[in-house]
Amino acid sequence: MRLFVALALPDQIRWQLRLVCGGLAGASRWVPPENLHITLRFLGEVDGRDAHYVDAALAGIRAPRFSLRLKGVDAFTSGQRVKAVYAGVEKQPALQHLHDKVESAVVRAGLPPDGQKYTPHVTLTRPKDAPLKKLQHYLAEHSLFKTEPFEVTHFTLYSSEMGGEQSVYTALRSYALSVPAGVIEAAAERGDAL
Ligand code: 2AM
Repeated sequence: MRLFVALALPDQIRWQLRLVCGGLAGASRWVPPENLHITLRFLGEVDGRDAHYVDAALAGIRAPRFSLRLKGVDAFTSGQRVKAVYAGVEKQPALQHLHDKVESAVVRAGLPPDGQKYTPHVTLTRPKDAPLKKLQHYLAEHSLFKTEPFEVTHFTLYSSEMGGEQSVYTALRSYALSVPAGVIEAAAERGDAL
């Protein structure tokens, strides 16, 4: 099965992303709201035994919850070709920290290391044929795009299957991030439930 590890996005963030999903010549297919996510690690084709090891390693990760905000739009290009247009993620050291823990867990489970610099993003479209000029116009138009901050409380192992027009992602298991001790104490003092 084809697997990846990702952060799901809250409904209101996916709705906000819809505002920037459109208006680029050469990009007719945009990622549907239910598929929008932040990839932490693409695993590719993995057999059942390795998937079991990966799951066990991911379940052993201890990392704190954190807050995240999407900001700006940009694109991965190769020469004149636009490979993907994405919403950016505001710098958050806790996200890099979680990514590094996921990477170590995956390697501990026996998969080869990724070795690429991690650029967190939400892919919006992979255009078939978008001219760079049109891309520049689109990016300028949405340069002020920003969501409100949202809480990341877990990360998820997904399987990916080819659907008709779009891939079908299935959440196989989610792994909780911990509530920092200071937050628990403050909530207890206020009598809040977490
Ligand atoms: P991206 O869209 O965040 O860039 C599920 O297919 C996710 O895995 C995709 O959202 C994509 O990440 C990532 N992915 C798919 N194929 C990949 C590949 N060959 N290399 C790296 N990441 C890949």
